[in-house]
Amino acid sequence: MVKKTMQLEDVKALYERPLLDLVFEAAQVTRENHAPNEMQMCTLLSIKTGGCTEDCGYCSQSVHNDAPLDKEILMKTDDVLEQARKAKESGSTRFCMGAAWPKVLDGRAFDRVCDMVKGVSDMGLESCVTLGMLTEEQANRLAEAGLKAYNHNLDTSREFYDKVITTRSYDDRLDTLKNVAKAGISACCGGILGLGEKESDRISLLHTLCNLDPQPESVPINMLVPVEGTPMANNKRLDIFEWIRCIAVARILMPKAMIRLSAGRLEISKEAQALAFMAGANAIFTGEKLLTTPNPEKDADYELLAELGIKPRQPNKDDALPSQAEAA
Ligand code: SAM
Ligand code: DTB
Ligand code: SF4
Repeated sequence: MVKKTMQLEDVKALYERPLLDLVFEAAQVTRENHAPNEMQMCTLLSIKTGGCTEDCGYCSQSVHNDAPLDKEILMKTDDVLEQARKAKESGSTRFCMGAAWPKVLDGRAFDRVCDMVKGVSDMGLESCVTLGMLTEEQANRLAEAGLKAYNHNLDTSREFYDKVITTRSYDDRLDTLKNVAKAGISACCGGILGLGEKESDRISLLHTLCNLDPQPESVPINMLVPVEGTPMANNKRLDIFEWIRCIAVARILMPKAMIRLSAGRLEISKEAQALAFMAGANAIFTGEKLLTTPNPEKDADYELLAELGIKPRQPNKDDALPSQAEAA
């Protein structure tokens, strides 16, 4: 099948439509492509914290920033698997391990991460890691260990990128995404809103994401968590309707993807989250901590889902259209 490239003008025209038209269309696209009233519950674990040499302006873990942080060396495999077991028991079906590395280096640490991936996958959890830049050979090793998804965000537009990060380029990020795709691993690729970007940057990011080939299996939409000691600590908060708009546009442009509400949910009302679910968001991180910043309590999330009649999604679910699945 020849993939159709979306033009920037078309993404812009979509983005500029009335908000409720977008939410309405996004809700229809969601129901045509995913079972209604289902949420993928995911747990995050920081397996190596702090001391990263990249200079991402938003990040608590960069050596270039001055955020209060307890640095941790790479965790032991058994400790990680214990956390994964607990995440599974508490209802998560996807387990994402993050390391504050600019890139993967071959050696004992990477061997250990491959063991972690194998252990998590053997538990029947969807495994995901985010380890920075990666070669094709390293991606192949993760695939052999059973990795389902690699998280590697573009964060913002190509045009705004060097206002956020200067130690790597947009093309470095795209190269890793290519290596991940060649190894047959799904990409979890999205961005952060509220970095001080313009509307045109959000449009440009969504345009790049939807033209990735293949499209990402998962699209994390992070709202900036302003961290003390980073250059973005005092950023103006993004209007919540801009957040909803991006979620709806992402859903319409990437119908099959899991649209993942990531960082920033703690500051977002339950009403706004419900509107985001209507606009196509169908995955959340649960548990009181993301990597280094707080997240809503598990009980509050389960209560919200129960109030809305939303059920947790099964792991590794075949994403055939609900109607096709019934017919099979
Ligand atoms: N070092 C790896 C990398 O950058 O790909 C993995 C870890 S990094 C912390 C994972 C993602 O978290 C980043 O790409 C960014 O999108 C998001 N993130 C980090 N700090 C954040 C913050 N303060 N607010 C919102 N999102 C953040
Ligand atoms: C993603 O896009 N968001 C998650 C996950 N991928 C690894 C991480 C959010 C981190 C938020 C800041 C922190 O807790 O350090
Ligand atoms: Fe933080 Fe990842 Fe950037 Fe390192 S590469 S500073 S861990 S976002």
